Amino acid sequence: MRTIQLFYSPNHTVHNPTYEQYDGNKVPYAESSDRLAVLAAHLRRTGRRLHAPRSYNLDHILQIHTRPYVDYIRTTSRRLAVNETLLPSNFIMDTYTPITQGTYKAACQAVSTALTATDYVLANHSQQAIAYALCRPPGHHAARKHSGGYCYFNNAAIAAQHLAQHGRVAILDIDYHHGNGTQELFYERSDVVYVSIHADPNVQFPYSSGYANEFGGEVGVGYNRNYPLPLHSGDARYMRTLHQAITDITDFNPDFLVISAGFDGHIDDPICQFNLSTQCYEHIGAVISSIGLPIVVVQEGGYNLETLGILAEAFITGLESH
Ligand code: Q9C
Ligand code: ZN
Repeated sequence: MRTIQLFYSPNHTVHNPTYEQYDGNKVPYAESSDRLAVLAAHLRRTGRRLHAPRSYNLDHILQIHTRPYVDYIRTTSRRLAVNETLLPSNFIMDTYTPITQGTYKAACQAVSTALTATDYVLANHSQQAIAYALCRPPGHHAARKHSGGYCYFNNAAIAAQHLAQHGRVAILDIDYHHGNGTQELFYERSDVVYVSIHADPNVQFPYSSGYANEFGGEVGVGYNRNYPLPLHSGDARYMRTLHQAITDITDFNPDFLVISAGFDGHIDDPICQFNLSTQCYEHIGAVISSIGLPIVVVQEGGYNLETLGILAEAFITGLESH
């Protein structure tokens, strides 16, 4: 039995876009601050303690993102009024990733939350250590100099980069969407392996990557693995695929595991189309935990405010079961 440590700060609410845009139509922003607020409130109700993150300087972010990109997010945030939502024109891959006055601050704090969880795992260097960064905005679509898909700074990649100073790192991405940013960042590296299970990018965001024939480049060939699944995939198909993904990870023989944890594969997610049950998230957590590695979990997507807390609880129960 393992005990997970949870890290959370309520200050993420300063990142509060009101809309995202599809072919010119503005629709309410799915990645609302209520997501993490309800998730945290649910975990507190179940008796869990949430620890405040420490703050970190920019150096960790600048190992993953370029200085001009980070400056752009900072200066663009700074010139906005409270409650102003701006769809930027630069350093962006889509129209789902607006900037508000608090975006830079919240994105930095999400990174700090991921790093606090990472440093907990490094300080408790046993196979048993598990820490979970309950953070937003999410990160796995953020590439070296691009925001996209509600992501600005790649929290999981920054955590992995920090762990990579201390050993071999595997990143397993179970968000419904392919983590194009994380893939790009580690594509030509052999010290960090990226393995992702996600909806077929032919028909789902991010469209541009996530295909099964993307194996890595240069010295990184063989250190990237994608498992695209058809829309409406259910528990059985998903768990079979997860076992394959775990084989890739154990073959790599890592020292640390980073999980990009999205709950948007759940059947009741409002913007996604997998059919995973609530129970499936407990099973996913248990299978991941059974590998017996130190784990840093980083929150990614999941958009149903009614179910997010229950899904996180199920996943945590699974992670703690080994
Ligand atoms: N009609 C994450 O889960 N587009 N990002 C959705 C829905 C944006 C998802 C389209 C999806 C971004 C972290
Ligand atoms: Zn997602």
